[in-house]
Order: sequence, then C-alpha cells, then structure tokens
Amino acid sequence: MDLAALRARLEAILGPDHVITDPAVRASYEVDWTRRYRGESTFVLRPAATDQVSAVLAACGEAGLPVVPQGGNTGLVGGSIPRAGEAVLSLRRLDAIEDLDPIAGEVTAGAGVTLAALQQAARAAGWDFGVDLASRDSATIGGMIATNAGGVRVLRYGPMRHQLIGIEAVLADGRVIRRLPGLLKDNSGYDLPGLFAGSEGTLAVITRARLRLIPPRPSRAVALLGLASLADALRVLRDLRADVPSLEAAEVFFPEGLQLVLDHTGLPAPFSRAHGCYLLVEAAARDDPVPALAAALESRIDPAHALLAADRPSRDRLWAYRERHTEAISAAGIPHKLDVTLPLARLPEFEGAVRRRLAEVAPAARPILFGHAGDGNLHVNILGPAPDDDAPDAAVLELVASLGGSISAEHGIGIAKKPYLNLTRAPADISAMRAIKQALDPWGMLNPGVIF
Ligand code: 2HG
Ligand code: ZN
Repeated sequence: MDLAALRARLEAILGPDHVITDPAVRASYEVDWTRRYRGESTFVLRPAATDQVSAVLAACGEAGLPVVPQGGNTGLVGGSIPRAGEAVLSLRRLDAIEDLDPIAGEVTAGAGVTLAALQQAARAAGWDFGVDLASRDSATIGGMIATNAGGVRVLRYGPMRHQLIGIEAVLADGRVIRRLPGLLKDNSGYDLPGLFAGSEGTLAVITRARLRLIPPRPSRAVALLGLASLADALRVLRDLRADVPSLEAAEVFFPEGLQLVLDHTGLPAPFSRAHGCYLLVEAAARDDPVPALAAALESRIDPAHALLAADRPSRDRLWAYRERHTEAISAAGIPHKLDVTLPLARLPEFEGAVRRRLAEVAPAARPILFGHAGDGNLHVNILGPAPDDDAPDAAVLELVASLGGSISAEHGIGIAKKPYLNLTRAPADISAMRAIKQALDPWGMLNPGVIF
C-alpha cells in the first residue's frame, strides 16, 4: 500500500487537519470506554459530510486500507476501536439536525448528533425521542443505530431499530444508499435501514437517519423499591405493568453494585437497611402518574421499603443509584462486561446460577449485576480477572445459552463476544449473515473482525 499517496488523497478530500496521524491525538480514538480493548490506527479520519465519507471509503478501498467506523466511542464490546492499523472513521462531525417535521413527529439526524442534542431538539419542538440511556451526552445517533442500542425505555418504545424511518448510508465501495426522508409505510423490498441497525459498522457506514419522535410525557414519577430477591422484583413488576400503563422503565440492581455506587459517589444509602434486590421504576404520562403508581405500590410493598419521587431533582437522585453503576465499576477496575438477555421467567434462576458458576471458575472475581428488568437484560460486570482472561466470559455465556438466552442484549457482539456467537446463533443463521456481509463488503473493508 502506498501510504503517502493515500494520505495525500485523503488530505485532499478532508483537509489536512482532519487526517490525523499524531499518536497523541489518535490515542483517544484507539481505546474503548472500558479500557479493555485498544489498538493502533494508521489514520483517524474526520469527515464532515456524506460525500466526504463516500470519497474516503472509495480511496481507502482502492488502497486496501480497511476502516473502523466510530461515533461517540461509548460502545463496550471493542467494536469501534482499530485492531490492526485500520483507519478510524470518526463520524462525530456529521452533527446536523435537519427537517424536524412537527406535524409528523419526525426528524433527520446526522450520525454524529449526540443523543442528548437530539432529545433537546425534539423537546424544543414539543416532541421527545423514544430511546434514552446513561451515556446520552457522548453516544451518537449513528453508533446507536449501528449497535441497535437499547437503554432504559425499550419496555415502552423499543430499541433504536424501532425508531428508524429512513437512513442514509455509504457502502464499502463509496456508493450511497439514500432512503431519506423515509416513509412510515414503505414495503418496497428489503428493509435496509432495519438491516443496517445492529450491523455494527460491518455492512455500511451510516451517515444520517430519519427518526420517529414520540409525544411528550411531561409528568413523571420514579419509585425505588427494596425487595428480598429478583424473583420478588419481577412479581412486583408484573403487577405494575398491569396496573400502571404509563410504566416506561424497570431497572434492577443488587447490594454489591449499590455499595460500589455509594463508595464512588458519596451518595447516602437509599434505605436504612440493605435489601436483596432493588427495583427502580419510572412512569411517564401527560397527567401526573404519581397517584396511579402510589396506589399500585400501596398494596404490594411495605412503605418503609419504597421511595417515590415526582420532581426532577428527586427523580434524578433515585436514578443515580442505577445510572452511576457503570462509572462506579470502571473506577474500581477494568471490568469484563457481559450484556445478556434471558427469557424473563428464567432470569432469577440465571442470577443465582451465574454467581455460583463465577465462584467456581474465577473465585477472586467480583460479579456486579444490574440491568433492565423489564427486558430480561442483565449486565453481568466482573471485576478481578485480567482483561485477557476469557474463562469467566465463556462460563457466563455458556450458562446463558443453556438457559435459552442471548449472549448480547443491547451492546452487540463487537470483538468481545465474537468467539461465542455460535452459542446462540445456529449455523444457518451465521451463514445467512456471512452471505449478507460477503455481498455488501466482499473485500472486508468495513470493521473487519467484528461479529464474525
Ligand atoms: C447500562 O444499562 C448500560 O447502564 C451499560 O448498558 C451497562 O456498564 C454496563 O455494563
Ligand atoms: Zn444497559
């Protein structure tokens, strides 16, 4: 590969300031949020428009230099960092929010728009966006679509794929697929936006998306409940789903995670005594959901074990116990992160079994579990084992498979789960996926080594 010639061509496309070779500037693009995955890139490329992305992919393709697309770099499975000198293609400068249609409740967002910026724009126009997650200030729309991000409101609105009306994406050879502005009803062949959602940058580079907005639900109520076990939490949740139709989040965590959060943040303990499991629920509606939530809780839980919050600061205080898990864990070490789903009915069985299994395979490991109870999605974080020790990962994922779950609920496969894909995808599934990859990216230019 003639790197000097490629660099000159890339500089002509992007301007010299946006073809980064300085290792000190490249560094933050070359390590993932967990610090477990890192690698070196040849260049970090920072296009600001779709035609630049197209020209960059054509140039890199002709030179034989693969690219790793990257958004806010908040992924947790090593899917957005280079592995073998690829170019990092940072989409953060594609940050325009356009064509917000206040009648239809739709907006077009560039790949580099942060979730927080999109939420702000939607709210300013009298709408809201259906997906929310803790890394909202850094996570970008392109990355969130590429990983089909979930977050805390999947229970009510579904993951990113469900918000997609249309997409603009650049294929490996530089050709542009433009399904914008997108139509709510459009059965004219294969659903390419849906296919690119969750493809983790391996099929195309997403540059813009047409997204569905949701009507605002300005009145909110949050409850934090202390319960004996996960099984009890799921029973309460089942009843709340029936009685409180405005329920939109149902999150769980356990005493060991809460303790880490308290140590890290200095927050006061929520209850005077410890509980076996904590359930945080949020309801959101046009009219005040507090009476409905309070009434539903009254007959089901001792008031000493329930905290209810209506105003924004009190709600945020309760959410902090859940949302600050990730940063508290990261402050304590480099975790192994296993984002798994189980059929809801088997979640309590899994919770007990995973603790026992980890005690056998990695006695020094500290498991910290938390997640999205309503979705059957637990985040099994493990502190202690060396970053390259895969034994705990294998043990947890084999257990998940044996209980009928999935090895990734919402973070994706990346490189972290790649060796385990066959645990929960059958040979016919994997060969169909490989055929799609081969058809769209025959030379392996887009995020090589991710998923397969
Ligand atoms: C969350 O639910 C995120 O907070 C991060 O998906 C999970 O840190 C994790 O393992
Ligand atoms: Zn999550």
